[in-house]
Amino acid sequence: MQLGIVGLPFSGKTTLFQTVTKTHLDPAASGKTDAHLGIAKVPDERLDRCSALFHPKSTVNATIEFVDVAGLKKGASGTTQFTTSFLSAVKTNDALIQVVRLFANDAVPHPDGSIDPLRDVATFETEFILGDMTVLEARIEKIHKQIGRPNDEPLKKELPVLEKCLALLQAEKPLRNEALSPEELQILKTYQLLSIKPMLIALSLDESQQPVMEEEVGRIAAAKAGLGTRVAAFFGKIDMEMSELSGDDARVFMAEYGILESALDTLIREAYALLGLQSFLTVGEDECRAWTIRAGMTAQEAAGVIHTDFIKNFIRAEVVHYDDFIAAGGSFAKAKEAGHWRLEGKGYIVKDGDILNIRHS
Ligand SMILES: Nc1nc2c(ncn2[C@@H]2O[C@H](COP(=O)(O)OP(=O)(O)OP(=O)(O)O)[C@@H](O)[C@H]2O)c(=O)[nH]1
Ligand SMILES: [Mg+2]
Repeated sequence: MQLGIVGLPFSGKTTLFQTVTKTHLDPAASGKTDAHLGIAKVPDERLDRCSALFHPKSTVNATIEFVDVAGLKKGASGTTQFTTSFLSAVKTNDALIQVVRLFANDAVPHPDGSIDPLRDVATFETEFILGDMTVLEARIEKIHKQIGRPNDEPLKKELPVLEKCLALLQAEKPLRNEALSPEELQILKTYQLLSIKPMLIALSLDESQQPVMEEEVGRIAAAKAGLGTRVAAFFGKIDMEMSELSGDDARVFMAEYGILESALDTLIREAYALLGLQSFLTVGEDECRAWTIRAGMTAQEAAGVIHTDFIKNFIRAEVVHYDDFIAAGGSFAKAKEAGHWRLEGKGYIVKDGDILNIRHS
């Protein structure tokens, strides 16, 4: 899973990237064109609790990859230019986090001269929509030339899908907010469209702006939220300071500033919701581990995430939900007595927080 962090120059992308991946980048690298890649651990209280119960040799969190996508340039006229290197870097991301600046900082002026989150969101939207329209128009034109030749059946299927999407884009609707069918998505996949990528709009606030946080998030959500678009906020600078503290110190720090949730927690929660992701656990004295899967995956598919061989060697899954396990005092035997331990077949739909033990041959 790879999330691309995008946004206008000086919006706070690298600050957020460093916060979530707990890396340090040379400040002199700010604005350079190479993208940074980092891994973030998915915070998981359930995993922590299991780990405290089992004292395993290792505890492994699920991970998500973040890319600090560079390459947006300030043009001669002061406007932002979406370079081809930027657009092609974004194409490979599973979802995008668009950092939108709300903080004021005279030392780093906003490239468009003023703070206006909705304008910045629109700048990206327009660019993505225009990019997708160019791709679709070119393809539609080509298909029109080829229809009527032998073996044009797939093209005849493809054309109405592309035309429908083009019409949506012409109406300034990003494709990520449309309920497209699996068949339509399959057809569109080849074109690596940009407006189809799930997007989290992440407002970067100064700590002094906490009183307006809810209102600002609400305002942007009212205008932009949709099927594939969510809106959240984080405190760029202090979130970064906080990410460098240990668990207890961070909690004291958060209480002091009245922060309810760290940027990483917010981002991961929102990204999971946006992408329809969830976690299951495997526990034991050797290892406690959290795994990320798409909601709706079967026990057999989930087993394949642990090890590809488990797909064909799958026999059954032993399943206890984390909540039932904890309610039974962290004991599998007691959970079993209470009727919460089950043997499930390969078609079982795994639930968020299931503890699985895969029986395989
Ligand atoms: N006051 C204030 N300044 C911030 C905040 N977040 C980031 N900054 C400052 O804004 C500047 C830009 O932040 P970056 O995180 O480098 O932004 P960026 O989007 O990566 O910028 P480029 O890569 O140059 O496009 C830096 O000088 C940060 O210290 C914040 O929450 N409050
Ligand atoms: Mg940067």
